[in-house]
Amino acid sequence: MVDAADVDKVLNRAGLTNLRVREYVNYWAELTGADGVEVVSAADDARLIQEALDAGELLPAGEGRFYSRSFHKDTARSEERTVVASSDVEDRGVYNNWHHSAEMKPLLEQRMRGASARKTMYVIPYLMAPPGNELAPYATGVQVTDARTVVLHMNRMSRVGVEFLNDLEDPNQFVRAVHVTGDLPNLGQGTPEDQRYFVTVADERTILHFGSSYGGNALLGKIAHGLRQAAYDGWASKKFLGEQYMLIGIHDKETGKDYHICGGFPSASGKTNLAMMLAPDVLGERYHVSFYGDDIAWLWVNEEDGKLYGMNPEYGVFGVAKDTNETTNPTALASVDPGTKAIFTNIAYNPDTQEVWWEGRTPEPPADNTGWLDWKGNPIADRSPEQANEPWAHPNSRFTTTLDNVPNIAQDYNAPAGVPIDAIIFGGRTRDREPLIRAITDLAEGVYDGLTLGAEATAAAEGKEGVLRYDPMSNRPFMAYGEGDYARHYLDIVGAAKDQPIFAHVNWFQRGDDGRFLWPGYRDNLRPLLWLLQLKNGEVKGRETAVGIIPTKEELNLEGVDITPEDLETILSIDVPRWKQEMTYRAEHLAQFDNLPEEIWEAHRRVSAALDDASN
Ligand code: GTP
Ligand code: SPV
Ligand code: MN
Repeated sequence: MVDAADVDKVLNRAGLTNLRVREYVNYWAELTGADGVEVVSAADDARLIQEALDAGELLPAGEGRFYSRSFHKDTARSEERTVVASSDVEDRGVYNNWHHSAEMKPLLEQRMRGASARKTMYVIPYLMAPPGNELAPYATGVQVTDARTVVLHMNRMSRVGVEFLNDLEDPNQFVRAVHVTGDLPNLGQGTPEDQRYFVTVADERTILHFGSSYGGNALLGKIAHGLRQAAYDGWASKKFLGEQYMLIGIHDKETGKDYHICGGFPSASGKTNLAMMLAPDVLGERYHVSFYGDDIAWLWVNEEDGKLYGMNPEYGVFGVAKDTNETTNPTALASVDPGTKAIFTNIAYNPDTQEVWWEGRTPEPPADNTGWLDWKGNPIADRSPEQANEPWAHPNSRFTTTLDNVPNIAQDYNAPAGVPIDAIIFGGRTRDREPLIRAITDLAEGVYDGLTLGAEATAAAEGKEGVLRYDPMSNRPFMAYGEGDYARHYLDIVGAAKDQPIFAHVNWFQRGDDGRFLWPGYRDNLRPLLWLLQLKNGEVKGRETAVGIIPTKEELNLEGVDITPEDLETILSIDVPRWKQEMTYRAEHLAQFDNLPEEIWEAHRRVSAALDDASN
């Protein structure tokens, strides 16, 4: 076990002068029983990559690309084991799985005590913001972790270096983010004896995660700080919102205008793909889409000009691999090209050729399966007939790459100011009822729409056919405090902005009776977004319905789109009986929330009444 004098020497050598950070590092080095301490910065990446290759934690995937496997029971975020803790029971919500911090902290300390024995504790000072951004004081943190691959991912996903921590105005204003991997084969994942805990002690700005080395549970700057802690801080300070949103720019080369759209879809519902979208070929001459962020946006009102701004706190992309190919997302493929130092996790891998593959990369898997291993590391060639149809890659397998590798990265993504927000969109996977796009011009109705956002019940989330699994603002897994208070805070922040953003609900996932997607999606998703901006500018009128304004066929630019007139009709119409049924579920859903603002109930009643009057 490392002693305090050694820790001090390491911190001195790294130039880590912030005394509060030093105390924190010392405390956890002793408690976890780590063998040694190492402070990392972005400049250490090449050496750490080499160490990880030597140790077999990473495998080479061609020139300048790497492959990793996580433990086979540790491949996704665990919502059941994720807890928001605080010392105030008023912070309890329906979805945040609140527990008192006095209960949780001892539990975590007990699990973490001695659990990093014989390991190095890496100290990662990070910033979840463009440097100089006005929310930077909420964005500094120090993750300690006993996993080298977690360091490599954090290097790609956040800005890392001691400079972000040394000169804080308030030396105590940093998030303490502790990650201890634990003995993965013996944690009882998914059983009644599950040992894992992923806790954000929100009112102490302390994150304690034990029992995983998978991204969503272990990259603490991202989900735990960038979303849960940020949501709490934004509310406590009354200054900002932390949302699971993508953020894009649309440049109109004809008018020279720039627009910015942010918005939330639940996990694995298309944020990364939308943010990396190229304009469809026929629109490429006129429009350019630029990438600001694909998973998190913080939103605030700039005091000087009174406008709503947004920024992406992250520095990289942790994207879903499945179905990423030259047609769906060429930008994503280019962002993980040889030489990008991208890291793949849990896809299929061929150690002989260093090739990688995932479902949807090509229509069929490689014809010659010699040497190919599935995501668990088992040879494909050895599969029994019963196993033949199992996927080669895990459905939640991912790629990790930095923003600089993204071909359509916005030129000003690193600018401290952030960008003004013109529109906020919500969407989910819904196979019926939700049209391609419906615009909402009223703030309370927009927030109401976000709160009633839902995605189809899947095998993982039990539910009746046709009943959605509600995911308020696509933030259900990241809710940090009560939903009613959240709605109030959202209304207050956005409501204070001088130019109100337009809201919209979008759906790329409506299906026909045969299960096919009615809308081609991906690059064509730019078309409804352009319509939305035109509507905001008063250039089109759309058609008023009970649930928002939808485009007419003529208004939507459909040049070169592969869709039948019947399917187009379906995605541009409102199924009133289905909507009326949905309203009863919504009422039950909203009734769960304490302190829900009256404006939200009024919006619900307005939409209900309009549906009662509607015939289309
Ligand atoms: P998280 O990183 O989990 O938050 O996910 P995300 O919201 O960024 O989702 P992502 O863009 O990675 O997409 C998830 C899956 O949906 C991928 O398999 C995509 O290929 C697929 N997908 C994305 N956009 C579309 C679309 O417009 N149409 C269809 N049919 N599928 C899409
Ligand atoms: C999500 O699940 O919404 C993600 C990936 O963005 S993870 O980092 O695993 O949470
Ligand atoms: Mn996400």
